[in-house]
This record gives sequence, structure tokens and C-alpha cells, in this order.
Amino acid sequence: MAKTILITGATSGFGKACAEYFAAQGWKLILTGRRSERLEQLQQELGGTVQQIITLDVRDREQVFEKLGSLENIDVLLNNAGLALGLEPSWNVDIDDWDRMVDTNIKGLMYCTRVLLPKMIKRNSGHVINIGSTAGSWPYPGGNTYGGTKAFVQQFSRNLRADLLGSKVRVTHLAPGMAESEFSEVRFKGDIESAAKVYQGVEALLPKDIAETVFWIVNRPAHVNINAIEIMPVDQAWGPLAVHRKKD
Ligand code: NDP
Ligand code: 8X3
Repeated sequence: MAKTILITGATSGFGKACAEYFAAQGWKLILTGRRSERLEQLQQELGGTVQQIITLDVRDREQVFEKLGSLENIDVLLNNAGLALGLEPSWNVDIDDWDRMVDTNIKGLMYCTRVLLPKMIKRNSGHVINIGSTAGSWPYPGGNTYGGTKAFVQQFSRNLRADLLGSKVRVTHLAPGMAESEFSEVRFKGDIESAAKVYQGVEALLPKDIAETVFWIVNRPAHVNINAIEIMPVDQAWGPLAVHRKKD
């Protein structure tokens, strides 16, 4: 029987690529995001595999519980909706940006997980995949709260596993590095030039790379839990620790 995946943030980037990939493999989809017109377009493109589209802002707790609370038989929850805003040093950031990242990347992911987990526990089956980031493990200037939110995703995923021991519900933390999507356009608030510079001369990951990885994760045998995967483009690696030297 076809399985069902619920994707948050299906209107762009990783979420959209996952919708397309899973649809092509015969999965049933529940697609969510704030931009209804994009969800409708995706539904038209993917046809009958789309069970439902749900316009949803994951930051709105009431909305999440109201719109997702009655869903049954979700095999996979892909907690993907998220964003980075700005690359300013912490003493100079717009505090509203920090709030939005916390509300989306942390609280939104918590709400979606909390509303769907009880039914997974009841069925003794299900899989929660949380999209983190290399920024959750590896600091960089301007990563401040974005990296902090993704560190939350990593530890929350581990703690979920601890809670779920004894059930057959699986949890995976997937942490990508640089990937070309609308991510940088959002980070730089529509400044397309700055966004394009991020990927200049680099063969970045593509959303499809993430979709293929998610598909692999969910298709491991039922007794296997992939705890965590970190994935980067070959063109990206860690730098040495930074040292500040006096100019004298
Ligand atoms: P995109 O900007 O292309 O997609 C982000 C998606 O998140 C959109 O579908 C957007 O939908 C959704 N979203 C954002 N805010 C909300 C909200 N409040 N409620 C519901 N949906 C929301 O970026 P990516 O595909 O690259 O990002 C997906 C995830 O991957 C994010 O969590 C990001 O942090 C993470 N990531 C990205 C990397 C990259 O380099 N691209 C690397 C590592 C991790 P809509 O606007 O319609 O609501
Ligand atoms: C996105 C990757 O390096 O821009 O999470 O933070 S990075």
C-alpha cells in the first residue's frame, strides 16, 4: 500500500523537490506551506498523488493543531519549513529576524512534531525527519541565531529518539550544507544579487540531492534508524579555527 508523507515547506527548495521525488515513487503526499498558489500549482503538476494541500504557517500553534490534528496515517513527517534571515553580527541584527527564525525553525518544528507524534505512537509506526543544517554544528560569522536554531534541531532529534525508545517510531536529523534553493534570496530579503553570489563558482547541493537522501533514509528496513546525516557539496569543507592577530 502507498505510504503518506507530510511535508512542511513544500512550496520551494528541498520541500518541493521531496514532493516531486516521492510522487514519482508512488507515495501519497500532504503538502503544506504559506503560499497557497504554489501549493495549488504543485497539486496540479503532481495530480492524484497529492492527497491534500494545507495552507499553513508553522509559527501559528493554533493553526498547526487545528489543521494537522485530525490527520490519520501519516507515515513520514518531514519537518523542513525553515529559514535564515540576515548575516549581520549579533550586536547589529534586527531582533525581529531572530524572533522569526526561532518561531519558525524551533517552535514551528516542535508544534508539527507534537501534533503528529501521538498517532504515530498509537500505530507504533512512523518516521520524523528533521531538517537541520551544518550551521547547527559549525559556527560562522553571522550564523548566530540561525545556527542556534539548527543546533536545537539536532538535540531535539536526539531527545526524541530517547523518548521514543520502546516504540517503532523512527527519527532522523538531516543536516545539509550549502544548497541552491530560495534560501539565500530569503536570507538576503529579496536581494537576488547577494543571493546569487553565495553560489558563484561553487557546485552547490541541489534540492534533488536532499530528496534522494530523504527517500533513502525512509526506505531503510523498519528495524534500522538513521540517527543523523550531514551532507555537503564536494566544493565545501570546514575552515581552520579563526585567529585574530594584532597588526602592530
Ligand atoms: P527555501 O527558501 O527554498 O524553502 C523554504 C520553505 O520553507 C518554503 O517552502 C517556505 O514556504 C517554507 N517556510 C518558511 N517559513 C514558513 C512558515 N512560517 N510556515 C510554513 N512554511 C514556511 O529553502 P530550502 O529549501 O533551502 O530550506 C528548507 C530547509 O532546509 C530549511 O529548514 C533550511 O533552514 C534548511 N537548510 C537549507 C540549506 C540551504 O543551503 N539551502 C542548507 C541546510 C539546511 P512558504 O514561504 O510558502 O511558507
Ligand atoms: C544553510 C547552510 O551554511 O548557509 O543552512 O548556514 S548555511
